[in-house]
Formats: sequence, C-alpha cells, structure tokens
Amino acid sequence: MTPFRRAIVRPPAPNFADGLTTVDLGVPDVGRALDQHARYCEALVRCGLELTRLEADPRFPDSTFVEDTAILTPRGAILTRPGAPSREGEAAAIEPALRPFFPSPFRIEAPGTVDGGDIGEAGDHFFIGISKRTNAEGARQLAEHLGRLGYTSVEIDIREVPGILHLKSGIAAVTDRLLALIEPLAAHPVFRGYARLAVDPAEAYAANCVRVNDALLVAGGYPRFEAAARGTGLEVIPLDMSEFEKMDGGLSCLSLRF
Ligand code: CIR
Repeated sequence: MTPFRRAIVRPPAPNFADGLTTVDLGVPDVGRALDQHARYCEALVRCGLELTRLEADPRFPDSTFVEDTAILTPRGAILTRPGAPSREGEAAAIEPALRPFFPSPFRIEAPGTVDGGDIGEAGDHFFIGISKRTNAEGARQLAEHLGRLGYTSVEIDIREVPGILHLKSGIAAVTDRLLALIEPLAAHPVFRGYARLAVDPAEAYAANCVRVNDALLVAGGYPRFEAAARGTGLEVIPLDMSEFEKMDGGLSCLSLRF
C-alpha cells in the first residue's frame, strides 16, 4: 500500500445538518460531530500523518466531506467536479490547500462530474463508480487523467446497487489484494481476483474503512466487521461515526490522504 504522510481535513460547519442525505437516521448533533471529527484527526496523527486543518466552511454544509473534491495520487492530483449542485464549489474551495503539494492538478470539466467517494484504488489500479454523482463523462475524463499518470482503471455502474451513495460506501482496499466488499458488490466481475473481507449485510456501513499505513480505521459499533479486520493483523482503530453516518458520510470522506 502507498504510505501516507499527510492528510487534509475540514471540521463540520455549524450548518452541517443542512447538508444532503438519503438516510433517515435523524438530525446530526453538530457538537457531537465536532467531537467525532476531533477523534478522527487524532487517529490520523497517531498513524503518523501531518494534518492540514482547514477552517469550517459554512458556504457548503457538506464541506467536511473533503474526499469528494479531489483524487490524490503519488504521481499527481485530479480536482473533481462534485455532482451535487450544492457541492459544486467545493473543489475550488479546496484547491489552495492542495497547491503546495500538487501545483498543477488535472481537472474534471463540465459536463463531467466526479465525487471522490466514487473512486477507490488498490495498488496502481483504480475503480471508478458511475453513480448519481459521478457521470459517464466525468468517469471518462478521470480515466484519461489516471492513464496519463500511469494508472489503470475500470468503471463500475453502481446506480442500481441498493443502499450506497458512492462506490466507496461499499468497498475499501484493506491491502492491495484484499477488499472489504458489501454483499451486492461481491460478485461483480471487476473484483474477481481479489480476496474479500466479508461485510455482514447488517453491517454494510462498516465497509467504508480506511487503511492508513499500519492501521485500519473502522467505524465503531460493527463488531463482526471489527473482528474480521483484526484477523488481518493490522492495528484496528474503531471510531464513532454516528453523526456523519446520518449525513451519508463515512470514514474515507473525512480526509484527503496522500
Ligand atoms: C453528500 O451527500 O454529498 C454528503 N452528505 C455525504 C458525502 C459523503 N462522501 C463520501 O462518501 N465520500
């Protein structure tokens, strides 16, 4: 796995609860979300990362989900064009924070849209989810940029997969060869050849785990997945994500790691 040295994070703004959501888990408590965000940042620091901590940005209630704004690789970056109209300006808002590390990123241009949450990678191979947020034109542009950087990619249409907003709501690379995969994605041909860390259907939210150096961040409260994760020999760090889950957000969404 690519080692990470840094991450960019942005805490939830006071109007976090005005963001988009498709789930019916109640209104998030912003104070609690800030607490959970602080624990998340501590975990990244414990994994050895140096953090760029951005100011909360109430212009965009979903802006704590920084992952959606860019695809960062060791060979270069791609600024996305988030697919929800209320989030479109978030890529421009993150650009100054990326500039010191990625001075000339590629960009997804209209009419293409891409949310970073739809983009997963295992080694030098990228999975590009076509979703309600990432359209075919965005996927095409992204594949081209990734190809220029020397990466391969494959598209997966997730529009008919129940219960997931983004591709990475249902898949995460635990190692370059081992994927956490929800049941409805497990048999998809693009994942053939990978070992699977099973995610119990009752614990589907847990699939969005994040490998950071020697550790695996997992959502707290999903004991079967946590036990399976411990079986990999990695250090497992459970984090309470309840308030972000209410807004369709997972662990990966809360940082841009590179
Ligand atoms: C949204 O609907 O855009 C936010 N409420 C949640 C975004 C989650 N991001 C991600 O999975 N990468």
